[in-house]
Amino acid sequence: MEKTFVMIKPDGIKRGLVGRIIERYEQKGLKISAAKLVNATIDLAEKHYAEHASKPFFSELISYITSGPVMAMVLEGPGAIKLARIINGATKVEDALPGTIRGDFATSTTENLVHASDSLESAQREIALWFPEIE
Ligand code: FUP
Repeated sequence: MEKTFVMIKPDGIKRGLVGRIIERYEQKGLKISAAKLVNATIDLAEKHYAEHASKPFFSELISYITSGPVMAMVLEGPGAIKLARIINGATKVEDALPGTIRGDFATSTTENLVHASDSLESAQREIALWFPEIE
């Protein structure tokens, strides 16, 4: 079964949206195979977002993602990687359509509530990074 790494970012926890966000994945058939609340270290956050290290928004992104706990999850199901990204919606707040998590709840591109792996390679890398205890 395909697995993907999904994270509810600090604004999702602070705004009390965890239940409503997880419900969106569950109602489309994705199952939670692992979940934990994590206070990400700067090191973990920088490794997770390594591909953005040279971008102008990198330092803001790292401070934001380490500003409070995140809910790290492994979700599984048919087409889980693509499905989780469709449920999340577009990265840029102005492009995120109603009916998606970001479209319905996010008010900023930096604080955009959720993350989901963008490929099989990223999913494997991110699951290993956030859940080293999973074989
Ligand atoms: P996504 O895969 O949708 O999470 O988006 P990216 O990997 O492209 O970007 C990772 C995070 O960087 C986004 F969630 C928010 C942040 N970001 C910005 O703050 N500004 C940008 O212009 C692009 C991304």
